Amino acid sequence: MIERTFVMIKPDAVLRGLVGEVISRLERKGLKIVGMRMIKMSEEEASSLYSVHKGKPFYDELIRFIRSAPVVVMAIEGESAISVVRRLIGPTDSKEAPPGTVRGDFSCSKSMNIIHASDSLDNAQRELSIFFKDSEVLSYSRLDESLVR
Ligand code: FUP
Repeated sequence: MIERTFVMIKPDAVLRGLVGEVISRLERKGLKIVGMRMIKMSEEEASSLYSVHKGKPFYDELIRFIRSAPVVVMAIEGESAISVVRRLIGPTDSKEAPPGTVRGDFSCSKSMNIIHASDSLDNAQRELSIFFKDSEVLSYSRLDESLVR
């Protein structure tokens, strides 16, 4: 099934010049970027994105970090995009992320872990709605779409 998911390139990746590298991995996998913006996240956006973590020991630091520099927010579409992107980025703790995944290749940290991606359909819809109006998500076909089964 074609799914739409929310992906964010985090401040550590932006500050390390890894934006192109990360986007390139998504594109080469065959995933389609249907929305994209660089923003400095507001307090409201950050607390909404991470509402499930409110009250946890790492919450304040997480909010501080995510607002410390620009992030790139993206709407990504593709076949089983939610699980495909999660596998592509690797587990939360980059120390444990296998080589070949974004986190495995570029980070050794659990908090500064390069990228975020939604982990379920419900979260994808909720997270996308924080950062994108319907009119900001675009519809087009990639030239290679017809080749994929
Ligand atoms: P993920 O879905 O892989 O991004 O991970 P979570 O939703 O569990 O966590 C969101 C973010 O909180 C992580 F990307 C980093 C931060 N975090 C910590 O800093 N310490 C923790 O123990 C767990 C998460």
